[in-house]
Amino acid sequence: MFGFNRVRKAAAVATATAAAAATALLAAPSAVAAPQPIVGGTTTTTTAYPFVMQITDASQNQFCGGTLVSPTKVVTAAHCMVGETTSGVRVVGGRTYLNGTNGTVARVSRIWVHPGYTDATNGDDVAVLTLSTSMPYTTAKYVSASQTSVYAAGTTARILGWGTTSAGGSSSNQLRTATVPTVSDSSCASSYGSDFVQSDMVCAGKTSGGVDTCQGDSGGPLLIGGVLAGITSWGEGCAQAGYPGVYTRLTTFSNLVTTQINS
Ligand code: 4AZ
Repeated sequence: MFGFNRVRKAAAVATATAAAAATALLAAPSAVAAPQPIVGGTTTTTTAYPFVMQITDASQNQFCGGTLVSPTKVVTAAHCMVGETTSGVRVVGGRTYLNGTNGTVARVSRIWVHPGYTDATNGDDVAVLTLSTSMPYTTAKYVSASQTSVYAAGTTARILGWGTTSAGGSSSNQLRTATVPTVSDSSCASSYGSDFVQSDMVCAGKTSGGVDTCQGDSGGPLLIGGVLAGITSWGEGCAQAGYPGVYTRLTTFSNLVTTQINS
């Protein structure tokens, strides 16, 4: 189901940026990045990042990421929960490898999706899952509503996930991580036009591309200073120059998330 979401969103963006993309292709036909590790990163473990959760189906097939913010609450993307029911979703913690059987599997008793969510490119891409049983892992802190300065352009952010290592490629069996610079809102608006909703989104990625989240990383964390500051949401392809990854701007939703965590 994540593939469906990605294609839909990519298509919407492609419509808005077709001319720019065509120009880019003509100008730099050989600039297509070779398949790289998230895209462009290194392997890591859930021991190093114990709050990074796999969101899976009932057969424990991973389709999104999530972040443990309390023993029974996981922050993820709303678009990851489209068509999902509590009985069809599991959260798996402490499992570095997709093909592992270790760690802790929790059922989900409640799925809260932001009531305004329609499509990732319209914003409000945040959901909170309530687990039926507690996860025995260290939780992540998340930004407060007032910490808007964390997104200052150029600030280093960390991305994590099991997603594909190239657009249209295969998922990584092992958890991966990379760092990317936060991108200014004006630059992101130049890349994505009206699909970039400044109040709800923040962009991160190198101008030259090559490092990014990709399909299957959705819902996972963007950490700034070790604190959850974003949720992997969408982008035009993966790791393309001029098209940074787009993340849910968590300061905007911090108070709503806190309400969910306390309910
Ligand atoms: C996805 O489909 C996805 N390059 C996640 C991140 C990005 C694109 C697509 C950003 O899960």
